[in-house]
Amino acid sequence: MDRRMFNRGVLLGGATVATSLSLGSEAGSAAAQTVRTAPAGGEVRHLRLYIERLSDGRMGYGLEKGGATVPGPLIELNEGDTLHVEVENTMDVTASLHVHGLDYEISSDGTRQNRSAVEPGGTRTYTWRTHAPGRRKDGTWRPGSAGYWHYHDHVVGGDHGTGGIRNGLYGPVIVRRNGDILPDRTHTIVFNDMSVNNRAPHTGPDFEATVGDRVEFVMITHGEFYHTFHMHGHRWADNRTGLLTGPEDPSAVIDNKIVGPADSFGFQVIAGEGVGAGAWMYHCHVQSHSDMGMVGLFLVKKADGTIPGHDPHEGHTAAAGPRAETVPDDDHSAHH
Ligand SMILES: [Cu+2]
Repeated sequence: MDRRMFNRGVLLGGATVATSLSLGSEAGSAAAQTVRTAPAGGEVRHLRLYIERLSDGRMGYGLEKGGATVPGPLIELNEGDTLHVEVENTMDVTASLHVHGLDYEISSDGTRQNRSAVEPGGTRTYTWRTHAPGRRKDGTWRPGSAGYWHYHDHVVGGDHGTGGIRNGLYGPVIVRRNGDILPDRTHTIVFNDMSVNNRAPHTGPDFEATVGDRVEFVMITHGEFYHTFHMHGHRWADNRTGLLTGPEDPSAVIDNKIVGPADSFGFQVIAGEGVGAGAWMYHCHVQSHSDMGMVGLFLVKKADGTIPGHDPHEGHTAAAGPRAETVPDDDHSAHH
């Protein structure tokens, strides 16, 4: 990222610097003076997740009993953090928690083969670790954990969790690098078979923002099909953060991306930047898929709350999904 931005973030105290971009220019340019940035990691965090049956045969992960959602809660970590996730399975079938992209020992694999599933009524703690990039002793470069990742069941309906994933047992994980720009809010879009977030066709989810907001999307794909994710009126960089780091950043800028099962990526946009308010569509760009209802709206409002040309009663607005407030150890001394 931009070096000056990084230094400013550190000088002003990292994540505690808060000047919301939503207070910035109504013209939609990123006019705020500062952005919030991710702090250094190194915390040991704790989280409790419940696996539950929902209506219509769906299954979900939740932060409290009776609170499961599809997708499951957003789990955010900073490189260097460790997370202990205590998972309670309230269902009548064995289920699990399997994560992509993070470091875990085989006992946290979340598979039947490694005896790391959770029996009905049982509880199991999964431990995920993350690390910053650095040079190995042999001189080669070891990548860090930062990225847009995801978790899912690996047990329900077969040894690969096909039934669990099909019914909604999946959710987003973001690992941030020290200095990464933080968004005003984050939304998760999952193309799962022919659905978006296991919703009925043509029913969103729709996401609201105000012109100038810094909005982050996590895009995950599951199931049987390949798709293309497209968003109207907004573009992003095809790299780790979805943001260009400066004028020399060679990353391609795109508004359409091929995605296949278990892919994940993310990006940030300034809502309505250069284009203004509107009901901006996002959809799968495989034509038959969009026609069959793989479509939702990015509802970008003017500062007065209106959206030109949009009848709000046609909408199916989804609130931002739950975000896990992971509880750090009382003792923060791990790396401090
Ligand atoms: Cu598609």
